Amino acid sequence: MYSLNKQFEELKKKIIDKESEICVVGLGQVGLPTALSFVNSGYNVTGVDTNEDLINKINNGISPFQEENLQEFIKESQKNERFHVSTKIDQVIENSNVIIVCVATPITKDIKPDMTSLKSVCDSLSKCDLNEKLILIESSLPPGTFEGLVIPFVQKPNQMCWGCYVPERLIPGHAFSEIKTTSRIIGELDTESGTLAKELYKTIVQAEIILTTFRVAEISKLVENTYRDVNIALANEIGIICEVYGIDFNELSRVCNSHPRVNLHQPGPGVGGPCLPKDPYLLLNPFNSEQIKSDIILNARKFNDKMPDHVFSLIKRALLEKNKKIENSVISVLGTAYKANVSDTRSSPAEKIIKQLLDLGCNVKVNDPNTEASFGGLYEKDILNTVKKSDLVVILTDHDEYKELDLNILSDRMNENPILVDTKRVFDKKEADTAGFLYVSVGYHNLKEEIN
Ligand code: SAJ
Repeated sequence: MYSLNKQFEELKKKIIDKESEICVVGLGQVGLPTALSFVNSGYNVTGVDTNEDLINKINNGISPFQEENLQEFIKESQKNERFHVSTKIDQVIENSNVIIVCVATPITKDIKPDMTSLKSVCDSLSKCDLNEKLILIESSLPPGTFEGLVIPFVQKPNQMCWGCYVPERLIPGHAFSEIKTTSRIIGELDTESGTLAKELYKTIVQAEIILTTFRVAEISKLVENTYRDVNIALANEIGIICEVYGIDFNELSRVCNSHPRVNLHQPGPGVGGPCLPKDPYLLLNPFNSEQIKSDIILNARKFNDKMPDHVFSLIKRALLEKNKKIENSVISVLGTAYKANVSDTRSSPAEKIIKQLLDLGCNVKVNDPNTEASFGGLYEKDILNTVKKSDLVVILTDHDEYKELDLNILSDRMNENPILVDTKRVFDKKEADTAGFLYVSVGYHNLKEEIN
């Protein structure tokens, strides 16, 4: 890539004056909030996605998924007419000065990075005239992908184009506030590219913007999520140790976390979502290269994947303890989304738990205020109808709606000897005891010995 100062200055000025046309490719939980954040800051943005249903929803002012403020920002953008959506990527790229790529980079069934969407975007980019454009990749990448897949079409002879790897860091559910308040990493291809990207992100990020090389930025994204996954695995294992010792994880963490350098995470039914269950695998699978060996990261991943089995075993033990027949018992599952206040069910621990219960012959009723996904169970929209005549209620997601429930009303609707398996510690044990429940959680219970 070479640089003519004039063109660089022109694009920089356009970015600062908010006159640059922005295109965001991929309108999922990262791309859509990113696009609307730039709209809110004053840019004209065109969002591109291959999913026509999603495009239609946005065009009709409907939020395609649950996300704080998303619905109102879509509606506002319809009024100010600065946000348009399209399925025609080539055309939109040609008309844009800045292209931000936010497509999903999942893993395949055999746990290898699936770069289909990114390759298809790169294909479109390689066919377009990218002169005087800034190309930014936000998608999580197996290390080496930016260099191997993206740079070749940015750095073409006789073409002036700039590029950076800018990993997204937003937490689904609070995307808009996190885009603003979380510091941002810019992995620059060269100083000019970094300067342009920084000018752009300065308009939506109020926190620090950290410049580094694209190689460090690529790996930093994966390490951040791996760090969280490994810490959750540790919390899950300590939770199970607490069950063996008969102490309460919450009390243990209250005590341990008073130490200035200890921060125990929270045990639960397992780790779901589109990020944590796959980013550790991306970290260990460099672009076009052999998988890296790892003990801690892979074992942590496997441990978290086994947590649904542990919850299933707690359910069986609790039913036995109350002399309830496991087969034909009525189980209400509260929460199929992978975490609180989102509608996303990707890799949700609920899927495995519900399937195991159904295989055992349980009658499974399912509620989630944000999604009708039920993984084969019987979906009920109303929470109190869901728990009616149940033997056991298992909470798998700590949605706000569940926190407001009155346990006395719940136990009144259930069969005799009600059981509450509260994997997210939504309720206090004492409160559950008072309402007549047998209270069981990951990291706390008084159940008898393990069964086979
Ligand atoms: N979980 C626990 N215990 C905890 C924390 C979380 O069991 O103490 C579980 C949740 O219930 C959920 C899963 O982990 O099933 C993941 O939830 P999360 O809230 O940790 O994270 P995500 O996947 O929604 O978002 C993560 C974030 N990464 C980090 O916090 C390091 C976010 O900042 C990233 O941008 C996002 O991944 C992403 O897109 O990569």
